[in-house]
Amino acid sequence: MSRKIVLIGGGGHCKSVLDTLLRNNEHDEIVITDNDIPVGTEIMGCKVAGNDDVLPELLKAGFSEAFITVGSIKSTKLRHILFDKASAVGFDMVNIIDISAVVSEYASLGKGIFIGKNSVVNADAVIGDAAIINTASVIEHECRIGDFTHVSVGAKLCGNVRVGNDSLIGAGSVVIQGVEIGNSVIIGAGSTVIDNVADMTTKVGLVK
Ligand code: JB2
Repeated sequence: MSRKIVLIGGGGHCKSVLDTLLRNNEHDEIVITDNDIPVGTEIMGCKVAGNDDVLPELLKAGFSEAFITVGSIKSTKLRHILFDKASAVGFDMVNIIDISAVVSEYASLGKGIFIGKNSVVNADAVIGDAAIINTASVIEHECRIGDFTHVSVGAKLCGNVRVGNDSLIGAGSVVIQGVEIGNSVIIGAGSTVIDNVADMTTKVGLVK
């Protein structure tokens, strides 16, 4: 059976996810929806089919899978809206995992998750829906990553770290073992987190 997928959002995150899809080579057809990019524009050989109004038509045309390729830095609001919209239309919200990533067979994954190149998700880790485990990040054993949380490029979470929903662990950050980070937290790039972080706070540097 042919596999067809629609990527929702045609910017930088889309390019990263699309590169993985093309490397994995499991789909027969890939199209993109975007609010601002003209219909018919090609991104890495894949066409923009229109804005999100075309999603029901795409489903009818056999695009049964969808993935949110709008990324998130400070807010996950748009990703929530688009995820709910695509789910309501009836798409399967699939996971996209680069062939170079190492994901333990003992890890649990929700749906709509991206795991980028050279990332590691170790045994007994739990990754929530629509999380972004970005390029070269490490999610060690027994970590819990909440829904819509983004672990940015090169971040390293040691064993048994908890991160709530809608949070951002900035690029290159290190979180030591056992730390609990709440919901809607932003940890700035390059931080070292050695103590717990409360909901809805922004921290950068040495977090103790
Ligand atoms: O409602 C929408 C919508 N709103 C904006 N529906 C659809 N289908 N697309 C939408 N967009 C489109 O998302 C914009 O027109 C634009 O083309 C794209 C966002 O692209 P941008 O490159 O600005 O950001 P991004 O979300 O792809 O990437 C961010 O997050 C990543 C995780 C960046 O900050 C990256 O650096 C980061 N790696």
